[in-house]
Amino acid sequence: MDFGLTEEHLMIRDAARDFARTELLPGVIERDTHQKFPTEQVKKMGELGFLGMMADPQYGGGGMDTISYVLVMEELSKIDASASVIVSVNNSLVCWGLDTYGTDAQKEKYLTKLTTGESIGAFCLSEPEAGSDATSQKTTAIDKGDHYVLNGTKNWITNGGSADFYLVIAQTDKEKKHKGINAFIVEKNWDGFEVGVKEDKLGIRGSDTHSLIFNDVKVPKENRIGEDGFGFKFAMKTLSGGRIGIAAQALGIASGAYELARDYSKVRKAFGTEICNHQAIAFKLADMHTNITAARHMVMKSAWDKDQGRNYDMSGAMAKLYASQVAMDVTVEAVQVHGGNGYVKEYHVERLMRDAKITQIYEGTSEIQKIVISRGLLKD
Ligand code: COS
Repeated sequence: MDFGLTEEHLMIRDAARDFARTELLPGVIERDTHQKFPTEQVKKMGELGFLGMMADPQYGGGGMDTISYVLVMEELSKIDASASVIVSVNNSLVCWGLDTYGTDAQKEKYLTKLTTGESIGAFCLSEPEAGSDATSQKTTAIDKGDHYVLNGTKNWITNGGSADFYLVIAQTDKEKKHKGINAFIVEKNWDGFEVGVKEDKLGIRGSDTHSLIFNDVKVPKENRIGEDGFGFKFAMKTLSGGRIGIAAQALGIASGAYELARDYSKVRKAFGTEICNHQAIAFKLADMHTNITAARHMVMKSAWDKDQGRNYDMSGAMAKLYASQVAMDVTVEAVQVHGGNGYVKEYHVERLMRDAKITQIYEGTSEIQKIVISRGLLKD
């Protein structure tokens, strides 16, 4: 067993840390307040290779391991969880899905643009009545021979307005239930495709979350991913890896809040001394750090499982379940350590507290993670 990171891992982590401090920190409060998408920053992250980290270098990807990816996710999320969710969706849902299951032609046409940041991707599974219950897709994809016709609505889609390419899950044959579901690559400018309302959110307000409307959208057959009926498994496999990325995001939000609380407690004085000298505060820091360290081990273990070709459904679900709870607990305590200042935007911790909540909801709620974990435990 080796808990050390390689020189390369450390370099990637430091590059992400530097980028977050120099490029994401300025303007992060303004982007949150005005729900402003970090267009310039995303472009730069594409240039740095953060948008297609694990994808095949033949298609512009970084060919890196999942450990590198979670290190980057943690560092970006310490400062700006809105930017990191854009990175997460593009890497683990869109690029990974295409790289692993796409045809050479699909990779050539779409992946090469998505890995470099020339284009952004979105993953479209959730619907008004199918978030957790992912088999109940109401969006239909009717087979018309050489193409499909897509009709329906998707909800809460990250990168919904800013994406160029959309991986869309839809029902082709209702009788076959989950075996009748397909996944498609849809381009933004196709007839009948419309970006709907932008959500006004509690947190990750710099990322854009939209509903999407498909009204007789013609999708060529070559844009289907995998064999007929592979869509549900495609979504499940892709989300399994996505959960590792969100677990790393939760870890980053927690680490960022902890570091702010620690530093603040060393300068803020009460009762004649810095507040870190009061056990009430020092013990909070001890709890935060202990829980963050445990979460980091779980995130790393799930990333390592994926890199080793081991099954990561359970370890990813456990990492997300645990790290997202730690993110909630730590951010609430970080606000508490800051006292009145914690409730004020310029101290950052209130934003991190708001951002933390979504990590218990998207890419499978905590309750869904418990289904995945308990089924994994009981299946043999
Ligand atoms: N990898 C590969 N296949 C998987 C899988 C995975 N991780 N998870 C499930 N499957 C397969 C099953 O093996 C089964 O295939 P077979 O019929 O060939 O055996 C099929 O998918 C259906 O699985 P299951 O019966 O477990 O489906 P359920 O309807 O019970 O749903 C849960 C399972 C709840 C785990 C699934 O619907 C889920 O993950 N929901 C949450 C989705 C989500 O994350 N939504 C958020 C939107 S994205 S922000």
